[in-house]
Amino acid sequence: MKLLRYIVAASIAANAASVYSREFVVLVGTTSDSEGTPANTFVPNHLPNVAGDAVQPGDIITFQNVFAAGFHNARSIDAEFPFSCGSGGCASSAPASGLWTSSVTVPVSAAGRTIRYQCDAHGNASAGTGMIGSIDVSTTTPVLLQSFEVE
Ligand SMILES: [Cu+2]
Repeated sequence: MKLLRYIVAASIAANAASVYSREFVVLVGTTSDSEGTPANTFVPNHLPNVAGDAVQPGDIITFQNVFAAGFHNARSIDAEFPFSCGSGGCASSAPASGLWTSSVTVPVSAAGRTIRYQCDAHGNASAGTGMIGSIDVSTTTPVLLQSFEVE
């Protein structure tokens, strides 16, 4: 019996949505990852926040208001990735209190862009002041390794 093993490295074309989506959580209204103390900040305020990591089209960004009294939303100011996340989802939510959680999927149109967002109550992303955040969306997706055997 002849057994051949092939390993194929398939690179997804740039700008294609990743097959395997990941979730990145941004805490809204806190000073630390462990839900520290109430503050008008996003944590982390920049994605990706780990060296060598990448946010890709198809990934999910989840905004989570972690203090019920915090009156916030997270609204993009860049047309390549429009969202306005708050208590009513990510379509057009205004700032709101309560322990809301809303998720949005990174679109292909955001590839290679830096997407800026703000809390409309406490930030100005255009000016770079106050309660703001940003997401660097990568242009390329990692190499996928696939193996198969042929007799
Ligand atoms: Cu706010």
